[in-house]
Amino acid sequence: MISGTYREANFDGLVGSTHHYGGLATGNVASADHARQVSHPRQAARQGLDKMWALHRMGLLQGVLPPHERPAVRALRDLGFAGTDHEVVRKAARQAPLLLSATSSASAMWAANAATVSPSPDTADGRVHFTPANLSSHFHRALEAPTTARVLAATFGDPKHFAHHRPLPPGPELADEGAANHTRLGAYYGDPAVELFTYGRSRFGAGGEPSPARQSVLASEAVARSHLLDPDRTLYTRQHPDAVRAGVFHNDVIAVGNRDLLFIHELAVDDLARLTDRLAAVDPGIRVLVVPDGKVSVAEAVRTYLFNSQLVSPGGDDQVLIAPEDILGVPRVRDYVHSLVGNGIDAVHTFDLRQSMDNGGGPACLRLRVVLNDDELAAVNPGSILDERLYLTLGEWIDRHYREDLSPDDLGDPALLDEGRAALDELTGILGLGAVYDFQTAHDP
Ligand code: SUG
Repeated sequence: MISGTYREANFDGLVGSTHHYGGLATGNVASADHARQVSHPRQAARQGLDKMWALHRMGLLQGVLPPHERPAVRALRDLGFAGTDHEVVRKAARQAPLLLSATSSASAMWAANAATVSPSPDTADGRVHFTPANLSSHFHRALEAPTTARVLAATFGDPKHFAHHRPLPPGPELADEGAANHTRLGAYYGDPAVELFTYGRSRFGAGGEPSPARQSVLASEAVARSHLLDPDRTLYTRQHPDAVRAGVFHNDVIAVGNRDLLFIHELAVDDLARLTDRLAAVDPGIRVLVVPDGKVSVAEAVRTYLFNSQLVSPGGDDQVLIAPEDILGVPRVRDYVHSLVGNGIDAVHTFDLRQSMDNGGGPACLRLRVVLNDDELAAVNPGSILDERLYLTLGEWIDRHYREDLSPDDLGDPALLDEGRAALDELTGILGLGAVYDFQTAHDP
């Protein structure tokens, strides 16, 4: 059965103006390695935008998700900082710079963690289902959920086509990191697919959790229930604890799937042979391209972010790898990837995403995949879909509003808050999203 009207869109998170290296993410090697270095917000946003533009030019459907309001003044008030907004920022900088850094994180750029999305062919009511991730495992990321929910509701507004669930209740037992641990497998986007959830934390009291496992199986199961998925086509698999310990905090650091291909490291999950059998039992057409540890070690996978590539099909039935250019810096990995061309992968394109990469975010982290049919696409907020006009407008918007350099100490400058708000207020107009930020809606200070 070919359902040709379905396409996969990538919605990328635009990098926010407070992009900085806070060293905030436990177990994320790049974040720890670059803590407190000077960042380049303008370049970061440009790098992300250029990837979006390149995918658009390849003929793919590309969407844009806006950054969040940072610093999150409301969160700082909840933490006891009082006064005018400027005073709140100044006090936080003086008394608790780490809290200011966390509430200033531009981490919403990693849209793979924004939500889990199940397209309409997979759901019992034929709607596209969204569950914003609670991102419970880190304070700076958990702050994203309410704004993410508003942005998704504004982008995918029509309840006839789109079902929006609330983020799962918080807590380690229900920690949910969104699509970074979720992939769909099946030859045609429009056919019911296997939805594969990968988790690091098991059930209550099971113990022995590798640190820093983030996604919990209870969260994955809850999302699958809410999304009305077919239990016979929904699989759960556990991350290999050694991989987690080596820096695979999300499964998309060690595996990526697209259509009928799962590209996965030998040590990604604790029982790959069993997973392969279970996939074959549901859909014998699924191909598993296993990368042996002898070719690319887990450490090399973490260092180069090879698996944090996007796999896309611009030609309809091809498999094109959108990889970080870091894979070129390690000859063994580069040569191995080149050997795959013509043997499972049709082409490889590399991108300079240094600014995001230095915080542990590669090409796949920056995007949220949404498979849509024509009617659903027509119901998406049109201003969120990238075309040449939007690309040029956003480039000019970045250049006008973003600083070139930012050090963690600059976060205490209240002017940065004003600059960010001015930029976002303009951006919601550009994208036609309406008011999605706290500072745009009336609220008590
Ligand atoms: O949650 N980094 C993010 C990177 C997210 C990558 N996403 C996927 N693999 N899908 C994280 O660890 C670092 C922020 C800092 O240190 O400033 C950070 O949050």
